[in-house]
Amino acid sequence: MIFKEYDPIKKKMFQVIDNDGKVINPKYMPEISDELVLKAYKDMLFARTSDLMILSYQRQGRIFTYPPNYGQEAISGAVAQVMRKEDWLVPAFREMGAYLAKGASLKEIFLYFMGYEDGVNFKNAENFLPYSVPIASQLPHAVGIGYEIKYKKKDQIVFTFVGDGGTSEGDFHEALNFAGVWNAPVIFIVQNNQYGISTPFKVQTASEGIAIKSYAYGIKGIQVDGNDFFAMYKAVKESHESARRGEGPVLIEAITYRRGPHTTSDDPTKYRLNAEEEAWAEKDPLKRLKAWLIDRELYDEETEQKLIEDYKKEIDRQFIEAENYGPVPIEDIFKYTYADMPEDLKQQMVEYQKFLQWKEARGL
Ligand SMILES: Cc1ncc(C[n+]2csc(CCOP(=O)(O)OP(=O)(O)O)c2C)c(N)n1
Repeated sequence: MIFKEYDPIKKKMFQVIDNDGKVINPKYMPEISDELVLKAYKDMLFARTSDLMILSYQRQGRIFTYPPNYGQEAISGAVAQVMRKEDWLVPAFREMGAYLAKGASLKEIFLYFMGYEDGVNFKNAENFLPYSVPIASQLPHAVGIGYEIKYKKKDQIVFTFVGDGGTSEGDFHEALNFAGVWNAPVIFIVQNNQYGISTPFKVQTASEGIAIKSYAYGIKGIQVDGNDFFAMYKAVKESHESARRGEGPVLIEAITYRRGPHTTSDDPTKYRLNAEEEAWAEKDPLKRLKAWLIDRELYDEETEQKLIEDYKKEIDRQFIEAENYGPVPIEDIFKYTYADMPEDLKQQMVEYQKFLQWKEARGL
């Protein structure tokens, strides 16, 4: 049981492979087929290729903004292999692999960052809440869903994500407290990528880490090398099984590094050094998993180049579809907050329609 051996009080981070993809903890190597590992790697590569493409679309002025996942792909990559259709995903905004696994399309992700409400309608994804930009506000929602699951004795689990900065919000503590009190089946995944925009982790909390905070709420917790796919997979799988057995919530602190900017509006060279970025590049999650695959002769560079070429074409295809989405009805701006639009909102909508007619009549 990893939760006993890696009890946060022991101050040990759970790891299975080293920076070169060598297994250093065979006892806890998860039972996972080569096919599934290869699929996970391809999922991570697709997410990374998309990320890099989006960055260039944004630089060409074709999309407003975007928060890259670069360097954090193993976390979502692991969740993607464990999360079932019936499970819930309550996201933050930096876990693309998990969105795609839930059934969101890249086109929808693009639409969201182009400003369309339809970007969070997720036509083919069940049990998926919209992204949450107000930091940590998603966590009490996740616990509410978890409480309902427990109350109605459903076989479902909630996966929810937050960043290290988000753990300083009151919502984080309230959510963990009630998840513990209600023994709700919620897996909290903290992507500790070392920064909340420019705020380094060491000034985020006086605590030695996040996983240890599970003690305060009486729930399971574990600190995991978030750039180690196998460790993440094992931790997520065991958390999922434990929550399904009715053993309540789990707090996973995934140690990682945001290799790119916070968003496309940020310049990380203003607050961190090259040496730090280079040290983390050594721990890159794709590099490590790829080394493991190559070592087992399951993969090679040629396959990778071919995959990237195919992915780029597919990403471009979906991006162009999103670009050609066209205008949406004005009602869309107003209709999503309430099931029935309240009177004051209806009034605002009418006023806005009048304003647009006024503008049009004057050729503005
Ligand atoms: C309640 C709230 N406060 C401030 C912000 C502005 N803001 C956007 S992202 C961010 C940092 C979040 O850091 P972290 O939780 O570590 O997640 P990361 O961006 O590193 O994934 C802040 C402060 C916000 N969106 N919501």
